[in-house]
Amino acid sequence: MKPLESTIGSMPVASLPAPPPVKAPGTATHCPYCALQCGMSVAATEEAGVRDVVIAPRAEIPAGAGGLCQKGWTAGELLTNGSRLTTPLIEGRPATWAEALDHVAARLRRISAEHGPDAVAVFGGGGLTNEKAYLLGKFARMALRTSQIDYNGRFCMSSAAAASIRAFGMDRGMPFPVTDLAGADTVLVAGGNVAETMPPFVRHLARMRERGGRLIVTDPRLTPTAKAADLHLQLAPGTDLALALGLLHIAVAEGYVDEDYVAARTTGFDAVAISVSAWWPERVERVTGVPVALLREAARLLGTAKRAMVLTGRGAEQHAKGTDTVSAFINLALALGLPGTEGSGYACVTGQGNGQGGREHGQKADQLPGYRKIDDPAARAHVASVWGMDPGDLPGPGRSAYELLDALGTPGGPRALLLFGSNPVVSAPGAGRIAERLAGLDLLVVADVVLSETAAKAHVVLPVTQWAEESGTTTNLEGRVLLRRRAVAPPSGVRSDLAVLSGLAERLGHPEGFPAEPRAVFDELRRASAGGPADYAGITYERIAAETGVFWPCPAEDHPGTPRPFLDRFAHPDGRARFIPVNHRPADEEADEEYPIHLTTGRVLAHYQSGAQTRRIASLVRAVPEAYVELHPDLAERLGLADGDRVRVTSRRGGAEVPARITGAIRSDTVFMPFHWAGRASANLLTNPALDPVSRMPEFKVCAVRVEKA
Ligand SMILES: Nc1nc2c(c(=O)[nH]1)N[C@H]1C(S)=C(S)[C@@H](COP(=O)(O)OP(=O)(O)OC[C@H]3O[C@@H](n4cnc5c(=O)[nH]c(N)nc54)[C@H](O)[C@@H]3O)O[C@H]1N2
Ligand SMILES: Nc1nc2c(c(=O)[nH]1)N[C@H]1C(S)=C(S)[C@@H](COP(=O)(O)OP(=O)(O)OC[C@H]3O[C@@H](n4cnc5c(=O)[nH]c(N)nc54)[C@H](O)[C@@H]3O)O[C@H]1N2
Ligand code: SF4
Ligand SMILES: [Mo]
Repeated sequence: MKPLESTIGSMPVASLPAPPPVKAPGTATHCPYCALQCGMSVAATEEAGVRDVVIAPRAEIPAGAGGLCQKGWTAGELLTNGSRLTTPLIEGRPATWAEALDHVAARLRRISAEHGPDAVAVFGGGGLTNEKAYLLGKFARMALRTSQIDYNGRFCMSSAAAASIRAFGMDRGMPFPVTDLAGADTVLVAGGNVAETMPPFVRHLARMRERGGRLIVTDPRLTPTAKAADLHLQLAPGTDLALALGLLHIAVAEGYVDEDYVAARTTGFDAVAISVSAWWPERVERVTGVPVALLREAARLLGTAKRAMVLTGRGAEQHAKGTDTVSAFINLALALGLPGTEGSGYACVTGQGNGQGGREHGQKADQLPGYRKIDDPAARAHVASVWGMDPGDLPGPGRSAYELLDALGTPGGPRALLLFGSNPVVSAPGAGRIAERLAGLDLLVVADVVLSETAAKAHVVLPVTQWAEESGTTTNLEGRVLLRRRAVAPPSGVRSDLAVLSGLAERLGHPEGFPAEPRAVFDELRRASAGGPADYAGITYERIAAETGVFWPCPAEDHPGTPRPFLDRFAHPDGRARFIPVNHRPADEEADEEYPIHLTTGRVLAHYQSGAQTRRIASLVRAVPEAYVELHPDLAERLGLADGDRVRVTSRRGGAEVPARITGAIRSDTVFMPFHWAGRASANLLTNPALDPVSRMPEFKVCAVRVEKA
């Protein structure tokens, strides 16, 4: 095996360039993109009338380990390169802010009066700051009185969140500091490609391996992360659940179960032990394609390690059985005595910039701030008292993200949608159908920094400020609340999301209660979250600055914060973690004669999500200019395809056209497409919106397709 850093160093695109010498110290803030929230120093410069932004990493933020990836280094371009929206648009025509907000408020009032409050829907994003997520949820429930709010995090880590709540009573995605990884002896990454999705994260894994630790990766592709692993389990897409059951079967058979821990800290082991007895290694090999010897080796590395960690990424989670799959990995971790043990554990590798905080403060359909449940009477009473309203006037739970998008403009569904921080025309599963639903709306309002594919379809577009132009907090993947500071002046003509919500609330009869100032919103969020699972009461901007972030729960200003919440007890009333019996089932859509190949989807290093931001950054476009479909040489030969040929990929939902990229780094029964592109190149024209029954996560990671020369 190659050492991790050198593998990463030789990767074509996953480069970690050395920091250039930085003269201007700049303002301390954080990257706009992923959940690692690398620390950045950002300085605005102006020479001969040309504005520029200089970015350097901040070594004092531990998660980023003093690094930045290609996207982080180039994030400044979108602040200066002229691709910004700078004026509100009504039906495509420039308008003043007063016209735009008056127009939206009047339309919302009419639609709500004619069809009821649930005719207005709100969709948020895990990239929004805590302040924005909180105010958006309050705006929906209090100013609009609608139950119809959800957000793109439903498409992201919702299966892991649901499984963590089942097992531990609480979802703090990674319930330990990222830096703990360096001290582990074995780390399993199930369906995560961190070398491309969070390159500096790899530094923690590299430190682990320098100490002699072992890395195991499960992925249908030999990704840069899998290449750097000691053990790559190249399973068929959609078979992680069987793999996890098989690993636990071996752990039981080989005596790796930590019986003292199981007795002292958990409930329900016996039923789970019985349920895995049917998953003997040969059967698991037949289902997953992973040889028995490798299964045994993986179980041994995990079962005999002094400190071990089991991590899941979207590869294992984005399935119609994602919650059960994560439960199976948590069962394995519990049997080995890992969660709540210092230096060990289970964690979800959360994805979006505020993927953790964005799921805590009320933009989720079933949730109130502080990670409270919207159908819990005590939670409703508390939040209503902070908001100064009658708990009986708070709406109940609404539709989940895909169900909400799919109901738009249909009989009984919402007729207006306010969208902040997402681009579902590109990122929603079965996106062709969602584009039709959006077109059926009476009113689509999109707040964005650029004219995304979804904004281009909106009746009203509101141009907003972005990361370095405003302040606010994010909560990174390890549950550490961080402070983004305004580093550069926004272009004239744009307003912050908070100011947009404040202006709309005022026009809807709420002159108070919707401040545009982030600190005022955060102080209210602290009170609203107090006493809830995600308790921010003791966190202040000053503490975040002084302590390089504060881990929640943090119930009081003299409380140190909680880097490792489960060391003494889990969050269920009895303090114990729960084993949850689960069973393997096939993907919603299996390969058949008509659609004989598995399609899976995911990311490349140079682009972010729907690509709305990164497809507007020149160096990233140069790095990866267009979408493609990755396929194995054997499959290419069977289909008569050569590298670079344009191919048509067709599923039951639609067809896409992209060039072929032939590589030995993928299973020959599976093709892969990144989902960062729009139009005919969009992977989501193909994906299957079958939903997980618990988390309502769509099956992004496996569907059946046909591939042919275009
Ligand atoms: N460059 C970049 N970085 C990002 C993002 C981005 O868009 N671009 N987005 C951020 C966000 S929001 C997220 S959620 C994270 C996601 O981070 P990851 O989870 O690392 O990203 P993905 O590429 O979606 O999926 C990871 C891997 O899962 C594999 N996979 C596909 N199907 C299966 C399967 O059935 N089982 C298993 N075990 N593996 C499978 C894919 O081949 C892929 O290599 O990245 C964050 N960081
Ligand atoms: N096929 C397939 N599809 C997937 C996935 C997959 O693996 N495969 N992954 C899913 C996952 S994990 C995720 S997280 C989703 C993400 O998909 P999307 O929800 O589409 O995420 P982004 O592209 O990040 O969209 C963010 C939008 O908000 C804008 N924006 C940025 N900052 C701000 C701000 O502060 N305020 C406002 N108002 N707007 C802002 C950006 O310009 C952009 O247009 O995609 C999902 N879709
Ligand atoms: S790893 Fe994530 S947070 Fe760090 S620079 Fe890259 S995109 Fe930004
Ligand atoms: Mo995500």
